[in-house]
Amino acid sequence: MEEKLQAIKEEALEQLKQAESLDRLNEIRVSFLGKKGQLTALLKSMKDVAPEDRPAFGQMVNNTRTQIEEVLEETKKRLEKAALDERLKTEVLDVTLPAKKSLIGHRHPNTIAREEVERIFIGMGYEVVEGPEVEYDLYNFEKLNIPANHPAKDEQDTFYINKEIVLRTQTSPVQARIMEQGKLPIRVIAPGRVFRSDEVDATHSPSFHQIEGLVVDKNITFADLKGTLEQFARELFGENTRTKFRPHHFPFTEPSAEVDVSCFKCGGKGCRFCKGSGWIEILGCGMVHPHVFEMCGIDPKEYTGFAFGVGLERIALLKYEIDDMRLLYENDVRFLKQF
Ligand code: 2NM
Repeated sequence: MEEKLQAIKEEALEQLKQAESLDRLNEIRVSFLGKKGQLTALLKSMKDVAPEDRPAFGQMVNNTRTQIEEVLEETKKRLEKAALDERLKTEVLDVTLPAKKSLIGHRHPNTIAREEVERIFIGMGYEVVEGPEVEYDLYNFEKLNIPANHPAKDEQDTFYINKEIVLRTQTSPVQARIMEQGKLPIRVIAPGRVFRSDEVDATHSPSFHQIEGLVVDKNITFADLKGTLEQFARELFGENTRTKFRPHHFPFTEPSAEVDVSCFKCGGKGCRFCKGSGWIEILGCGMVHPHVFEMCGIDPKEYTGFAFGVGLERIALLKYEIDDMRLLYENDVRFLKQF
């Protein structure tokens, strides 16, 4: 029996020495220590041992079991370390590699231009106000002195929700609402999205953005309008920018004007950018029409005011020298990140 035990032990230790994998190690464990293993089988043959020798024999079997278990544990550690070393050899981690940058969004040229315009007017004491994009005909047209038969109301230009409700075609209804609130004096700019039923091309879109301004107080004159917009043009396009006010017509202002700025590319000599004229049109403006004041509950004998409107996309295209408005709506990050 003793010899048999010795033989089992030697065999087990030899097999463990040669074990090359954790799977193999498990096989060895089962074949020696498992329920049907060799050592267990030996214990079962206890009945062949003389009763007085049984305790000593049992002790020996248990000692052997412990020894095999110890070597098994050592072998397991050896194999695990070898497996780890092997993995570390093949899985190379280069900590000096530059990290992969995650893509982040970017401020839109429209946003940058809007904030720039807002900054300039806030600096002159204006407040930024907003209003609904879906508007009553009453505020979008009627109160702005645009009568029922006016061509701007044509279905070709205006998106109608129903007979009384439209998608606003300008941000002036916001200002009509402000005037109606009756808190005077007024110095506001109203930025926002507007809608016109236009075909998409390089300079048109059915949805674009405007910033309109309104000043109402006693003794406001066309000189205030000129001074304000001249200062605005200088802050936006550079201090050498000159302005030209050309007579124009808007239903909500009288007199009205369109404003050109001297070309900031060529300084007014004429270039490809200003199509040789030296001037670039940037906005429309005028003195608020007395009818508009009356319809918004302000006494035109007591108060005067001026208003103006700029197309935000137009400013963004000019300032960032973008030649197609459609680029502003595609929101391709490769385009946006340039500004
Ligand atoms: C423009 C041109 C001229 C304008 C007028 C008003 C209001 F509400 F006070 F009557 N807001 N904006 C105005 C005047 C807008 O855009 C080219």
